[in-house]
Amino acid sequence: MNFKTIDTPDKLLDAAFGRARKSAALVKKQKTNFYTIKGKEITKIDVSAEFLIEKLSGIVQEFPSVNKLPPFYEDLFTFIVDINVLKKSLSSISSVSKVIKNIRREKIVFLKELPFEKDSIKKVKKTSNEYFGRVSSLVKSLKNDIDVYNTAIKKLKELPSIKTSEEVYLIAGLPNVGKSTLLSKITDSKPKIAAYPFTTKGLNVGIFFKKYSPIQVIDTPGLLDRPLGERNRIELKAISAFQHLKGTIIFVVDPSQELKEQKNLLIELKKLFSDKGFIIVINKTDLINKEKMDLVLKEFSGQYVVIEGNELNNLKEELLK
Ligand SMILES: Nc1nc2c(ncn2[C@@H]2O[C@H](COP(=O)(O)OP(=O)(O)OP(=O)(O)O)[C@@H](O)[C@H]2O)c(=O)[nH]1
Ligand SMILES: [Mg+2]
Repeated sequence: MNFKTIDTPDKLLDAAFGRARKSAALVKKQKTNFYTIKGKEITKIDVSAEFLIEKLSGIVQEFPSVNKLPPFYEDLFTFIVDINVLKKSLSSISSVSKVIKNIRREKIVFLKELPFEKDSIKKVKKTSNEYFGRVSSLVKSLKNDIDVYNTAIKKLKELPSIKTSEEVYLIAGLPNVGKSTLLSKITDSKPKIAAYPFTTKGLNVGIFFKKYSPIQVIDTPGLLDRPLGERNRIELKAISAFQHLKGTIIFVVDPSQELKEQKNLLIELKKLFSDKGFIIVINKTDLINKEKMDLVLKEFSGQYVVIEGNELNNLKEELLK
């Protein structure tokens, strides 16, 4: 995704005014001092306005393409960015760009029509100063809006690159059941793994190759690991992003933890992702004895179950079949 951040107001103004000065220096000497000064000031106004309008309207024109993101990214984007705040900022940026356009026209027309008379050189300077003062404060007033825009773009860029047209495996399961460990076992990804819940914060994406084709596996950060009833609207939006992906859910079970809660989550996810296949991975089987194992298997009987644990690599083998 090719969104660009924009410079801070101070940098934008420095660049605009620097260009203006350079272009003005190239303006040829006219018949009289008055016409030379007038020519230079008109060029300064024109060049700096052109630069600022292009920069400011450029990012506003780029924004609608966010709406053209694949639905998966659009949902995730609304999860991480407050779209209404962003739209407000873009509209402020857009109106400043329009105001600069008007001031440019107004001041240039005034200068072009200004005849040579007493004090007219002073009038040229005054007009130019008015223009630069006005434009400076307009652009500076955008500091917060530019921040909002740049933060949004940065977050958008941080989203993992997932080929949304291809099948994925989504790892789900309660906190601490071993989701990230599994991701690192079946792919080349090195996610954070820790002996406490809620370790994973961003989306972890790993890849493995099946007959030379890359297969994507996504570890979902605290998203598919709690009952939906505990979710706020925005979290639900992020969860709904995954509905746009084609593929299979790998539901990880920790048999050493309470099973009831895990089964409830599985039931919810099956309703939510009714079009997806499910693989139940009974993980950490090294921590339980045979009796417990039989009990757990009975709980999930009739489903596609894979037995996993330290020293075991069954899921990977299963996925490669
Ligand atoms: N004994 C044993 N421990 C495991 C196994 N798989 C994972 N663990 C441990 O379980 C703990 C949690 O593992 P993670 O992979 O971080 O679990 P997670 O589901 O990603 O956790 P969150 O991201 O916090 O929800 C770590 O201490 C792992 O080392 C296993 O098969 N056997
Ligand atoms: Mg994790």
